[in-house]
Amino acid sequence: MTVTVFGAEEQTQFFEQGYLRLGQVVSNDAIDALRCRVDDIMLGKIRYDGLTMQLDSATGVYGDIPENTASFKGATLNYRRIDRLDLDPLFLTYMRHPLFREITLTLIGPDVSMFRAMFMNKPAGRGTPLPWHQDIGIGWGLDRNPICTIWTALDKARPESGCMQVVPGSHRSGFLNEQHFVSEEDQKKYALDERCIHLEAETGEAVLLHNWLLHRSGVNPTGAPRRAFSVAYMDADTRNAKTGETFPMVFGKGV
Ligand SMILES: O=C(O)CCC(=O)C(=O)O
Repeated sequence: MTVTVFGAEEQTQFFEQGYLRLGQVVSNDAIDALRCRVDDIMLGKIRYDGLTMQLDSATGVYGDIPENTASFKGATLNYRRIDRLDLDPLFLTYMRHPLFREITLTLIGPDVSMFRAMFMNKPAGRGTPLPWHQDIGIGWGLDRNPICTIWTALDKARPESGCMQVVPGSHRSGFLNEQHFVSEEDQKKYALDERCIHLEAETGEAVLLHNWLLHRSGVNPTGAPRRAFSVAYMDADTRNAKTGETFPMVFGKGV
């Protein structure tokens, strides 16, 4: 089922559970075009100044992930993360979908910027575990804490392909670590196995995530990639805590 209206029921579910399944909001062809586009970017067939690109670790250890910098690192499908996909017209059009406009209007207001428009990849036969964390703005170097991310599966996501795991309702526990990752002690308290669920998704399915929801993801030993596109939306007044700069606009004034 696809959500067409972000009404009272949808909002209640989002605020209670910390996530809301939106369904597939564009055609199969449009999803396929995003998949091809990101592969073309990884293979260097399409380049944009300003994209940052990060290869997956060679070892599967989080601490070994190379830096996410502005250079193209060679034609390979083994990128872990690519940022600033708003520079690409297909991804920009997707992230400005009318349903996302309605959701962000309700949760944020008319003027909306983005912290990141990010490709996340568990390449075929590899991937690096992403530990339990909350997406907290202070830890990201922002002057406030955004609450709204829309994550879209570009491939089906299953436990065996390293799909996300979340702890429903955990966004209501407050900030466990403003910097990002959650301590082992807090994991034992808040991310007990019986409270976690696998956030499986079909290809093209979008999920609205509360930024403070505890989440993590695994590795992908299957022969197919597990790709996703994730956009953190925020109030256009949000600033970089160090420089005072604002962020690229998605909706509203000055887009
Ligand atoms: O897709 C994943 O594995 C994780 C994505 C994530 O952490 C995010 O979108 O905030």
